[in-house]
Amino acid sequence: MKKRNWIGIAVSVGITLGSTVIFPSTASAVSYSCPVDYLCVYDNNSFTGQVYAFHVADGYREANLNMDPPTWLNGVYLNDHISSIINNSNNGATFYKDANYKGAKITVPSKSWNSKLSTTGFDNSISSFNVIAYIAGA
Ligand SMILES: [Ca+2]
Repeated sequence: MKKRNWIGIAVSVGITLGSTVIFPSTASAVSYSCPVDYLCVYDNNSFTGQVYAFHVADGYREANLNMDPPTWLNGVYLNDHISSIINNSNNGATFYKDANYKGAKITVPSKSWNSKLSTTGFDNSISSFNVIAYIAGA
């Protein structure tokens, strides 16, 4: 099923993170490139379905995904929907089950990803996240 790419970036054959390339799980799957310095979250496993990309090069704080923009393209808030994540930034991203950075948390390190949050108990349950900017020499 073809899906829109909200940021208008050409669909790629794989997702490049450093020297590692992730290929779609099926030949027909549409994959999205997650640009350098962005944190990309997906509604479905394996980086499919609705997608939203946050520019996190300078850090980012999202205290309540149920109240604040952004939404997916379909207008639904991201809260309790995120199922896979790509962190293509130089900063670690920490996700929380509750708003205001509370509850159980999971970190997706710089230049890494989680293709199936259900394996870690965080599927459809993330309500806030923050990205702490890396400061060179600090
Ligand atoms: Ca989901």
